[in-house]
Formats: sequence, C-alpha cells, structure tokens
Amino acid sequence: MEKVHVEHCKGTNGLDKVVLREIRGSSAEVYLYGAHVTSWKNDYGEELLFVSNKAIFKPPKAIRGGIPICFPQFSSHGSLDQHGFARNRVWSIDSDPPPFPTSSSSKAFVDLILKPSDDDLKIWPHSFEFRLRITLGPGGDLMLTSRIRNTNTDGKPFTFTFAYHTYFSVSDISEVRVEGLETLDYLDNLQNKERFTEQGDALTFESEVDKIYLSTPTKIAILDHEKKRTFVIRKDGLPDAVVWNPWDKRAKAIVDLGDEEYKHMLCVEAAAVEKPITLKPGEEWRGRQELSAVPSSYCSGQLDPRRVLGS
Ligand code: TA6
Repeated sequence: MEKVHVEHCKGTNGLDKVVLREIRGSSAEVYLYGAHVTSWKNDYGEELLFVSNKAIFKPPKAIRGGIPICFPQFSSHGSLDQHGFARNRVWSIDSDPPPFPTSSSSKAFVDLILKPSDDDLKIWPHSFEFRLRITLGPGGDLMLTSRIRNTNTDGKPFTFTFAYHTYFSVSDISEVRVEGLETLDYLDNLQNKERFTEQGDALTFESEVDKIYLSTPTKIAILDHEKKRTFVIRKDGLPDAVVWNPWDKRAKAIVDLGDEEYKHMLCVEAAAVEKPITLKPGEEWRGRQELSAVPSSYCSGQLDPRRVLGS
C-alpha cells in the first residue's frame, strides 16, 4: 500500500498541522499557524530542525524554532512588530495554486496561502497574496518556495523585507562551522547595524552573533563535526543570509527558550533585507530555499577522499 504523503491532522493545542512523508522515511510537519515548519526528519527519523522545549504553540506568539516566515518585515527594519505578521497568522490551504514552471516529481507537498485581513490592512495597507509551497523531496530535501503578489487595486506598489528564519539543530554550537560567508560584508545587529567585512576563515561560534551577510553565494554549508552531518542551504531570490545565536545571556531573556538550549541551535536564514523588494500591482516575487542534510566526513573544506573516489 502506498504511504500517505500528505496528512492533515491536529498538532499541539489542537492547531492544524500537515505532515509530509516520503517513501524512504523522511518527514516534515507544517503548522497552518504561521505556515511554520516545526519538524524536518531524515530517513532515520532524526530531527534536523531545532524547536525549543519551551516553544509556545498559541497565537499570537510565534513558535520558537523550526522555520518562521518573516514578512513583510525582517526584524525591526520598519514600523511593524519584529519580523512582521506572517508568522502570527493562520494560513489557509491553497487548493488551486497557479502552476509552477518547474514542478518536482514529489508527492509530499502542501500549498498554503495568506491574504491580509481587515486588521492587517490597518497596520500594512497593501493587498497581497502570499503563496508558499513546502515540498519534501524523495531524497529528504526540504524546499520552500514563496510567491508574493501585489494585488493592490489602488495602483500602489509595496515594499517588503523577508527571511526564512531557519533554526537548525546542532550537536554543540561551539563545534559548528559555517562555510560560504567568508570575506563577505555584513551588518552587525549587535553594533548598531554597522557594516564590517568577515575574515577569510569559516565562521565558528564562541559568543552571541546576530549578523546580516550581504549578497552571499547561493550555497551555504553548516558543518556539524560531532553529528557527522552537513546542512546545505541553497537559495534563490534571497541575496542575504542572517546568522543568529543568542548565546547564554540573551537566551536567559527569551521566555520561550531554555537557558541552555542556545547550544543546540543555529539560525542561518535565507533573506532579502539590505535591498527591500518592491512590487507594482500585478507583479510577483519569488524566493526559494532548499535544505539538505548529508552525512559528512567533510571538515575544514576538505572532501573525504573515499566519498570523492566513490562518486
Ligand atoms: O534573525 C535574527 C533576529 O532578528 C535576532 O535579532 C533575534 O532577535 C531573533 O531574530 C529572534 O527574534 P524573535 O522575534 O523570534 O525573538
């Protein structure tokens, strides 16, 4: 019998949830509240995303962990509440999405849609349709594609910033390296958003970090030596990449994060922040993030010769 690829059910506190499953055993869970991915597991059932034990699954609080959607504002870069409102709204299933030019063969996907309510229009006076397709590929890759359309009838453009605020699960933050952001310019949120240039080495972590790397390559890798796992992030339409870990002091100030949990999370976020996106009525923007997790015997940028020879 064919396994159920898409299951609609109830999650924590009775919130609607969609579970995606692939034939080899990988899975993902998506809450309609926030269109929020809260779980992504590999073929062996190992969780790849971090969700806090203290996460509050209750509107209007955004879920701490997984993949919050930041729209129409990233962080405090504007007049809205931190990270905009898409992560605090209940999305709908999009039963008849416009076709994708390149459709993957996967059957494990869900289409969600968010349109502004009357109250939303009071704080952000723009009509839009935000369509999000979340796909679990046959190999366990997780793909998120956002399509945002300006549906204003008053002829007005609108401008937004955006991020997939992904919390990766890591064994120990002190042992993790990030490759792909070396030598790039970044804005440091801990230093009044001032601009600096990163050194030539892979990033490592020994204190709080909250940086927006600008115009990054489309591929970034997170190497978790202890877990022997590498996450690869591929992105399209999202030039920037945010890297965040609150470390011990700030973690204590976050009510829905355990004091020690910062050790097991790292946010690397495909984003469009430095150059906000402007859409005229009728125009559509697309931003895509693809995540894969590969067993790695890959460290310090050196490919394991066994893997190279075997490929
Ligand atoms: O993406 C980094 C960041 O903007 C940080 O400044 C930090 O505040 C984090 O997001 C979490 O924000 P939140 O509103 O979810 O507590």
